[in-house]
Amino acid sequence: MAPVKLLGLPMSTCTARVLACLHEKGIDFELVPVNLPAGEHKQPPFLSKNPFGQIPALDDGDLTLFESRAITKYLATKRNDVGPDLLRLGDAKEAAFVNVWLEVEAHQYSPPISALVYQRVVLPVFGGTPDEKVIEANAEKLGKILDVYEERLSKSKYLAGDFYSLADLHHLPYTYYLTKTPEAKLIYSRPHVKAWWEDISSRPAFKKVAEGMVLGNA
Ligand code: GS8
Repeated sequence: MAPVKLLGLPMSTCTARVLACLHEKGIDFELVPVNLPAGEHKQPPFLSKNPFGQIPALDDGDLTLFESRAITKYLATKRNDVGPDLLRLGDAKEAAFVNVWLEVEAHQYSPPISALVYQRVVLPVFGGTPDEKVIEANAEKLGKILDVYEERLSKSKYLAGDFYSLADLHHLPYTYYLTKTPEAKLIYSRPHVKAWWEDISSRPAFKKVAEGMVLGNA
């Protein structure tokens, strides 16, 4: 099987999400860097891969995909034969819970945490000053969401049940950057969330990805 090509950058959260899945599954891949400062993602030929002009994109033979969460689902479905069973497709109930928490990550968790990471990590790299009001509002939103996670994780080891799934994996990149900011306390002050985070972030597959997530290059 020819290696898949991932077009993106290791420090980009959405690229890191796909990298975590590739490493977890042990899928052969080639990372093709995209020159963001030069605007390569806003010009052809990259626009033919993602017309929205954002990284990452995936090439697998004659198939091209964009949207990191759709890419991981594709990889986990296609390579259900290797590595951990990230989608639990063999059990309708387990698969449904995986889907619930995939949706929660995308629609509840990601908006406030990405705003916090933008303010604390991305803006300063470009010489911007974090807006404390935006930080406060999003920290409050994320705290309420994490209260729900705390309750959930007091009942099961992982989000979808007592098994590691794609739903947990999707949380890795933004949470990793958050833990490097003062808002890390949102994670570490909740015992079950803290234990879950320490578990999922110490998986060898993610440790490899985290090496490339260098603050200051985000
Ligand atoms: C978001 C992609 C995205 O925001 C996904 O793939 O999950 N929903 C999409 N990509 C960012 C880098 S993420 O760290 C990006 O390409 N930013 C540059 C830009 O928008 O110009």
